[in-house]
Amino acid sequence: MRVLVAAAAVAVGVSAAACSTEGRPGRSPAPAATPPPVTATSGSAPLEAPGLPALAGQAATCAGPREKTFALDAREVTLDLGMGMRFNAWTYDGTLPGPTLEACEGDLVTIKVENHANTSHGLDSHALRIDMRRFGAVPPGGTRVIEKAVDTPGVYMYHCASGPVTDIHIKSGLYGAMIVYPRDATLKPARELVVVQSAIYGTPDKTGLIPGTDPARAQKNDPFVMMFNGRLEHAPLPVQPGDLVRAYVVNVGPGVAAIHVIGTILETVYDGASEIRNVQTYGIPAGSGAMVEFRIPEAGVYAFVDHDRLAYLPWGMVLAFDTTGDPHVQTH
Ligand SMILES: [Cu+2]
Repeated sequence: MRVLVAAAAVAVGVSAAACSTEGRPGRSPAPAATPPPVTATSGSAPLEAPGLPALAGQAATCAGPREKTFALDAREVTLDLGMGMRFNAWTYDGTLPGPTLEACEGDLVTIKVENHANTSHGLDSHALRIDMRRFGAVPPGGTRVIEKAVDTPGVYMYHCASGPVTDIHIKSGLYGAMIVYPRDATLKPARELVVVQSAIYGTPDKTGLIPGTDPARAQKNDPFVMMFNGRLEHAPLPVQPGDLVRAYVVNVGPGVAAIHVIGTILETVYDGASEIRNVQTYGIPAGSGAMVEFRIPEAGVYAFVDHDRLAYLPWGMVLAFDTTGDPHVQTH
């Protein structure tokens, strides 16, 4: 990602020299294949690149059974963040963010959380209109089952629910995206991806290990680093000129995510029942989500950023959409 990060930094007037990650160990994303262009008849398809959360999409989700069951395991794992950093995280299913939960408007959703960790955990999904006591934590070894029909399309956050200490649990990694697709309105053909924005509130030791969440930092909403999709390094995302890109964005926090794509304008943002067109930057507060669409106007590279968090560009907080397939762009 070195070249990509530098390119994005130049575009916003940040010193490219400050963005070098040379010498930092970490996983080098593999080059991704160039996809065929999206056409009016080809339907939507998820972008495929290392590290992107899996996504089935509207067509597959809404064609499936109207009862959806999601099984999540709360567990503690040490995750590689890239750039030589590791984090002792609390997770759903051992990943950061947790798996994306996809349902279709009207589905009966069952979420089962098995607690394989060493402290109590639960689950709260913002997609559910339900007695909040159903979200509460269960002790290690316990299982929480939440069942409810989803009635409102949108992009939602889910996260741990653990009473007065919920904040620490979320900030330690227990979060993910839940998408409720509209059943009757077919989304435009697009290249799709999930973007979960979050932060880490701990300081690395000499080996690059962040041993956990620092309660003092968490209390002050003072992250050590912020990131997209739980990684500090990202493979370029292969697109074609003219493609519509649809990002299902969730902001875990802290603060308002100022979503901007360098080199284009957001064509449509779907936020709740609102549809906003042709905005340069869109604000998504902590604990919220939106569907953000933009078009690749011509051959080149386009960088998805939080315009209020450009300070984290040297830490890889950028997703690059790339039509060039240039091996130098794709080299870490
Ligand atoms: Cu928890």
